[in-house]
Amino acid sequence: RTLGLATSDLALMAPAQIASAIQQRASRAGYHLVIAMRSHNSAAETVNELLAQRVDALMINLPLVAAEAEQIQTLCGDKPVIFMDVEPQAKVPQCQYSNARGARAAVEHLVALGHHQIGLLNGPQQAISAQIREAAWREALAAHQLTPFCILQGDWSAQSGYQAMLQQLPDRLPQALLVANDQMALGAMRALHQHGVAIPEQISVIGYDDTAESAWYQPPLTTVRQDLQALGEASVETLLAQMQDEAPPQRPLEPSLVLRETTA
Ligand code: IPT
Repeated sequence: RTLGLATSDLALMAPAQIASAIQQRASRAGYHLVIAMRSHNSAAETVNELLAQRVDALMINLPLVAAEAEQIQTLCGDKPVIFMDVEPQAKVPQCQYSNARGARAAVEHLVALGHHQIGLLNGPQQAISAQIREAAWREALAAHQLTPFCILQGDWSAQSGYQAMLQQLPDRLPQALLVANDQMALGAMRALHQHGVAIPEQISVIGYDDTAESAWYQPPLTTVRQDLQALGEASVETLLAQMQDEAPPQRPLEPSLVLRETTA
């Protein structure tokens, strides 16, 4: 009895921590887990690697727009499949956090602190989660009659956050910055530190994910928490229910705010 996981780069914290939770939960249920990691191949090729290994059901943690996800579901034929990083309107089974609610909560927090100049350091444009986080950031700003102060762009890695932030320094700094994941926040904070910009006194920084490391940043990172352990477990449980022909509940999981020391 084997489950297949197609995943984004496991060198990234969030996919790695999700995969770890999936592995543990699958093994408790008596399933082997086979992992196919997408590198330079297509999503469909990654999924085909799993199908070739005769998995019984599939979990897809790859960023997909609705049409791509629906194609992949077709590819899987009658095998149960669940999507974890997909455009919410896709007509496929899903288990994921609401990106819109997370980004909105972050903006509400920054506005409540009195900030008007709010920037975004976003993830890669191809990632559906980055697209949705950006759209929600814009809408939440507009709801407060605020305009976007700046948009920087990274690739989810700490290095890309560092480089994007360096380009913005020293003088075009917003009062507050939403960073679309904690790893990029790590790099951005390093660049700010090098320029002697005090966090949170001179700039508030809020991250996204709450990976296991985020409480250990200096200062400890305020962030939008997606409980990655819970996500991994819920996705296995939903898939197992599907395999037993139970119609699983499909409400998006709710992210929450973790207030630490990088916003004021
Ligand atoms: C998403 C993370 O929030 C982000 O930090 C990055 O690791 C990305 O995954 C990689 O694909 S979480 C995803 C389930 C939307």
